[in-house]
Amino acid sequence: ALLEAELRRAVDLQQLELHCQPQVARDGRLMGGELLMRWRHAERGFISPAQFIPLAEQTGLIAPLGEWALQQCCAWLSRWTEDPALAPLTLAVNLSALQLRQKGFLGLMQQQLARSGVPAGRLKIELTESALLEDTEAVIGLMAQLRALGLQFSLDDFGTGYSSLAYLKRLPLTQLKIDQSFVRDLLEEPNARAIARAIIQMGDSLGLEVIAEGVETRAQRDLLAEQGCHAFQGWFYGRPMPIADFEALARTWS
Ligand code: G
Ligand code: G
Ligand code: NA
Ligand code: MN
Repeated sequence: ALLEAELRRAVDLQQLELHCQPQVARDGRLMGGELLMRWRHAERGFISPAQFIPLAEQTGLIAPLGEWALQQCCAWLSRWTEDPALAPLTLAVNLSALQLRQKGFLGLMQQQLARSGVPAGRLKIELTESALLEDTEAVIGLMAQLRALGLQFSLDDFGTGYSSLAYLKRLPLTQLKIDQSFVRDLLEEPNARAIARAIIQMGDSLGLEVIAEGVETRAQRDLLAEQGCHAFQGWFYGRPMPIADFEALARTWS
């Protein structure tokens, strides 16, 4: 209850920040980044989204919080359209199931895009499989409408959920994200390697871009690249960082 009150205040006082982690194509090009939320708490220091996102969902705070994240994302993308080094980059935001199913989400998205003048294709929404378990039909319908606007969708943590391959083919996705657990064990475990390879092949066959997360070493990156993986994200290329640092990195990339 204490934490809830503090989270409420944090939203008001803007103690939440979005950090950005680079996403890199196989040819070494910087494609963009994933926005990851951070709460800098005055006494407790940094609190992970793994702790406060569930709380935000239980208390309904996820709505203003998610709206704020989307608005920040669009504001940055809008500013980037003026800069040749930044204009081609995409930004991915994580959305929870509750945010997506929130009444009026499509309208909110349209409004944010119109207001910021950002091309919708620059914006990517990351969903986890659990986000798609409830109201699957309604969520697929909404995703299709958002895709029609030009937005991209990535399925996060792929391989860890209860993913039904039957509806994977029905989801209007543009990207699959290999969960970092498979990447971590890639070099030591033949099974993890086999799973990564299978995900890459399946994604490729479905016409999806496949990105691996949690890439920490060159050896992991090279093995994934050899298996046909299209893109990479992880400490090997950069940790989640404040947006100003990400912009500086992008300007000096290559
Ligand atoms: O960055 P990392 O520990 O710090 O993220 C932990 C988890 O929190 C990840 O599963 C990530 O997808 C989720 N997460 C990070 N930022 C956001 C956000 O802005 N919204 C939602 N819904 N989840 C987020
Ligand atoms: O659930 P989601 O996949 O969005 O969360 C990604 C999480 O992984 C974040 O907590 C992020 O900080 C973390 N992360 C990003 N890159 C790496 C990495 O290379 N290694 C490890 N161990 N964690 C990472
Ligand atoms: Na994510
Ligand atoms: Mn993930």
